[in-house]
Amino acid sequence: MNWHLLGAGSLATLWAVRLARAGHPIRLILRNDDRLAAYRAKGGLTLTEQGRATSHAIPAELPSAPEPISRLLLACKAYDAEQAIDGLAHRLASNADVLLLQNGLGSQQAVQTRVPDARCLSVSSTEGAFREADFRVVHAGLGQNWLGDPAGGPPPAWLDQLQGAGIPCQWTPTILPRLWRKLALNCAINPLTVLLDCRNGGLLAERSWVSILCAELTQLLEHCAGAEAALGLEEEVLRVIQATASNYSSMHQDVSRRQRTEIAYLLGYACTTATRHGLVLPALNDLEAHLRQRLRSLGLPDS
Ligand code: NAD
Ligand code: KPL
Repeated sequence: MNWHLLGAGSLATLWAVRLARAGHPIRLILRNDDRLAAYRAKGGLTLTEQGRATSHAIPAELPSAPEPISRLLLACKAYDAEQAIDGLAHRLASNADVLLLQNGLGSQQAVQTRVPDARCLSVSSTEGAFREADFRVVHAGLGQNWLGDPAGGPPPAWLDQLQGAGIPCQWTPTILPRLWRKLALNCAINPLTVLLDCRNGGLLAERSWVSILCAELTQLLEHCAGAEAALGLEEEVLRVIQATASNYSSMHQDVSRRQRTEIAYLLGYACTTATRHGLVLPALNDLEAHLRQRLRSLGLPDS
């Protein structure tokens, strides 16, 4: 059975190349005729792993192609996910599985609402990849992909296909707490790196600020994701800051490139959910206000 992958960006390329190498039939879905023509002109996707680049002529098509879709990996940014699924909803088979690779929270629920008959699984990924040019991606960091069904239910039968293709992935019955925990890590690190214009390691000089944010994020996690998801948050945040001290956070990279951020699905989602639950989290709200202001001052969307 074909895998359909929407978006030929960083993570989509990582997944597409490994599935193709393992002999699974794949179709990339590109946005429009121009993107399809540009892709065909390049002759495929190029992935660089451990300094070695390989090219893969994976077939590509438009959202309007006729073939029904049974397995879809939606690998776009959170703010593009709803529009992307709208363009494909008419092609989804009645028993379709849709893997949602978006960071943060909010987009997954919105997508599931738009395709109520599909089984939408969420993925929380700690792999790292970036685009060095159009259709050329560098695999920059090893990691893990946690897959789970927010509505419960068993792991899909095709999970071993992913593992067999060398995609590091593991099923979890608690995907929502995992997504919440990653969201909290991102909220404690990414906005501050933008406001202070620093690498992750720069936050080691701002321990008290990080500590106040972690205390509020811990309250939020306890309330929305359970006590276990909240355990040791500040210690983990400090470990991540140390381990990634020389990196720029993904949000800092987006801002440096003057690209839209996923704020609405990270800090924005945290603040909105806290308000809905009657939690008073002033440091997070202040952080959000300052970040939005900074984004606006740079001419970027603040949501
Ligand atoms: P990306 O920007 O590299 O790729 C997204 C691709 O989707 C782009 O090529 C874009 O043109 C395409 N796209 C968007 N809407 C489309 C549509 N309607 N039709 C066809 N194509 C469409 O993004 P990415 O880095 O792969 O990130 C995807 C998600 O994974 C994000 O939520 C990100 O936060 C998360 N994530 C990324 C990494 C990483 O290392 N890159 C790691 C963990 C999580
Ligand atoms: O995921 C990250 C990001 O930059 O988006 C880390 C490294 C955890 C920093 O928040």
